[in-house]
Amino acid sequence: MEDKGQTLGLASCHLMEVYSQRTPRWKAPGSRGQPTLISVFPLYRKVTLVMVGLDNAGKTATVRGIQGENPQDVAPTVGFSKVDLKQGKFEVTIFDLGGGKRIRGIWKNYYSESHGVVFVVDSSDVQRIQELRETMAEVLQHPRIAGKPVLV
Ligand SMILES: Nc1nc2c(ncn2[C@@H]2O[C@H](COP(=O)(O)OP(=O)(O)OP(=O)(O)O)[C@@H](O)[C@H]2O)c(=O)[nH]1
Ligand SMILES: [Mg+2]
Repeated sequence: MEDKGQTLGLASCHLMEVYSQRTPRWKAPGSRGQPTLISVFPLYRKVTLVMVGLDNAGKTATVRGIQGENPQDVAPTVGFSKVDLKQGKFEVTIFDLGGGKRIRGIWKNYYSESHGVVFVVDSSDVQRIQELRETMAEVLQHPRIAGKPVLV
């Protein structure tokens, strides 16, 4: 397997870039781009991401990699784990959700508040490709995901 943490680190920057382009910075009327209170004291923008994927795909290991922690020896996620981190001008909240079959029912509860989805795939797990296909289709077709950036 390749280094999922590093790949996701780069890709999550891209997700935030997309989000940034969609939400232009507020400017005072008539300011013509001069510094405003907001640009002099830039505020962190809050971004919420939901991380999903089959169990054992490497979601929690990836989050640990992003945080600079050891991605080895992680236990399966029961329920979810919430991770807050800062990335440039963004305050990022990642909901790392358990991928077990019985836990997947809770995923949809996080879609509304999320700006984007990170779908983690273990590409070496060819045995479960059909399960992956069906699970991914269900996520991508969900009405609360439609139109939002998705990183695989
Ligand atoms: N070699 C290698 N092992 C990895 C990598 N990513 C994850 N693992 C291992 O794969 C196993 C499962 O990783 P997890 O991060 O717990 O998977 P998960 O998607 O969070 O699983 P659930 O919480 O059950 O949904 C762990 O033993 C990790 O150490 C990787 O990039 N390389
Ligand atoms: Mg996990």
